[in-house]
Amino acid sequence: MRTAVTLCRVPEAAAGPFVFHDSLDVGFAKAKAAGFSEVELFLPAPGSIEEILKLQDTHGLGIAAVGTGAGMVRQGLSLTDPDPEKRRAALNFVISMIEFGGKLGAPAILGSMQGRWGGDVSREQALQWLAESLRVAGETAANYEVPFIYEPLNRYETNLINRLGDGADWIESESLHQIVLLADLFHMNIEEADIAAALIHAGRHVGHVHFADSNRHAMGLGHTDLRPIAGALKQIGYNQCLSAEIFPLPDPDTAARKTIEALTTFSQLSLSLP
Ligand code: LER
Ligand code: MN
Repeated sequence: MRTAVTLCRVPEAAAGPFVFHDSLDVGFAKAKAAGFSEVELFLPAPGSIEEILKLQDTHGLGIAAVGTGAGMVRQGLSLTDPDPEKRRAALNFVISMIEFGGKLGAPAILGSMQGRWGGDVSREQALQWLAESLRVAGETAANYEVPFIYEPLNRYETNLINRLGDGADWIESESLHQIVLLADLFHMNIEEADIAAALIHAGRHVGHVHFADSNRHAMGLGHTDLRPIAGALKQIGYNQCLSAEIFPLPDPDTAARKTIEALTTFSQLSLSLP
């Protein structure tokens, strides 16, 4: 089972849902000590490939994915901004992160940089711009033989696509290639009627999971029922990463330890399910 923990180096996201906010060296060491197989990186901009490869080698860790949200939290960029210059800058930033991740064999994630519709921009227009960007992102990712990860977010973070099934239908209707969906269990707890049913419906498009409880604390510290989720992921043959994008509460080390405990339960549940 591939497991990851989030490591954030973006000062503007210090209060965000990331477990570790240490230097890369310390963060990698803590991720390894906690028992994860990979780290998911949230950096201000593309990092040094040489430095990350060296850290991977030293600590024996994979890179699960790289986030692109710094383009939003630092520069206010989004792929659906009414200003074409800002949309172009947003896509350039996303492409730079796809190339950064790609050189490490890791996919990039589109979350908050998808933006939202409103004002002079209709939903149809915003989704058309988003599809055009995802086409370019998918082609870029394909050069590195990695997917590009699109994340439906809850209604308080975007008004474009909030549910996994809508994401799957949209990818298919737009014939988007190389794009997979991120099932963030925190967003799904808000938006889905039935998390397990949604995972099964979107099955073949699910390429990454943010492993968070209902309150975005470590799994086990909220009220999400893990059993049906384990069953659904087993049913769709999910074999990618379970990545803890959660608040570092009550403290980072406890959040990491609780996640590892929940991942152990998850894997025992999966083994015991038909
Ligand atoms: C934001 O809520 C989120 O889930 C991230 O993965 C995307 O920036
Ligand atoms: Mn997420």
